[in-house]
Amino acid sequence: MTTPKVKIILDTDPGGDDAFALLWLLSLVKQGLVNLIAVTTVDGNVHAKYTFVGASKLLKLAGFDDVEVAKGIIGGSASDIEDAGSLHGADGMGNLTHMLPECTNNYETARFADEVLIEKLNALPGEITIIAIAPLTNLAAAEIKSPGILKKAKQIIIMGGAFLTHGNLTPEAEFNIAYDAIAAKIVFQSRDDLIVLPLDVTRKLIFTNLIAQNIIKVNINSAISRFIRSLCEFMCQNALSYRETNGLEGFLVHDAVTLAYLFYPETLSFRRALVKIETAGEWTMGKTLFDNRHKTKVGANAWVAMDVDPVNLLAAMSEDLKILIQNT
Ligand SMILES: [Ca+2]
Repeated sequence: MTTPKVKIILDTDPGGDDAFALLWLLSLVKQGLVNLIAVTTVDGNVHAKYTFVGASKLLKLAGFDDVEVAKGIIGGSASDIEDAGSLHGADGMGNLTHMLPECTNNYETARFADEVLIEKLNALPGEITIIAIAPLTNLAAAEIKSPGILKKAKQIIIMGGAFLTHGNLTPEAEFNIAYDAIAAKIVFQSRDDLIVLPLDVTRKLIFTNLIAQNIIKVNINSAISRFIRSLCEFMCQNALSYRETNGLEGFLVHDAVTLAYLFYPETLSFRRALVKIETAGEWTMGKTLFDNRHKTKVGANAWVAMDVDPVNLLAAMSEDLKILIQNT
């Protein structure tokens, strides 16, 4: 008896760490473990148009350009916040899109993400896992247009938030949540079993040039290898500039942690919590909160990862990326 494939919609805003998460996901597709239903892109690290193009080109690079890519809803609640182009490159891809193949996907004619989410979740109720590694604008838009639709997902896995650690967009708030805090609030009210992977764990996931070199030597001349090496070099340099890694050489592969939850859950531990999103604070907009006093957990809506085994997580990621690169 074979294990059924995990049906996934990836909601993403590539983004250097999104690129590594997507490539890891595509390895799992290649291994027959995942059925990638769609990729929905969103305004976030860079403008929605660039995240659409970036995701489309990455799919083409790895030979999976038959997967539908949807474009992001524009106009989240925090759209006056500066994007993260300075960290991820103006194109979100480390200014390396010239290394990626041309794709035929057309931003102007592509469907919007909320339409695709609603259609797919209605077609396969209870079957699709949503991996959300970007501001939650698209998911909230789908929920507003079709109330209750997010409950039709099998589960929703979110990279976002900062609980017992500082933020990265502001001193208190993490980027994915704070970029569109109203959207995050809607999503966090949509069901009681969200999987949340915050900065508390992703700050420990330091991906280095040495790790990249170890991965790509299985097929050093492939286009995917060349892209991984260049993107890693770009991200590591910028991470040092922004002091994201405590002075260590490397960059944080935040978004990749979502794949670890699904396929290597032994690398994470969780606590049950009622997570709330600050949407009115003068200095704390977009902060994620739970009651850390260990009272009864009435109304809990999430499982929040609080610890991670970074060595084994990055090892699993590395081995899967090697499989993606082999024979390409
Ligand atoms: Ca992202």
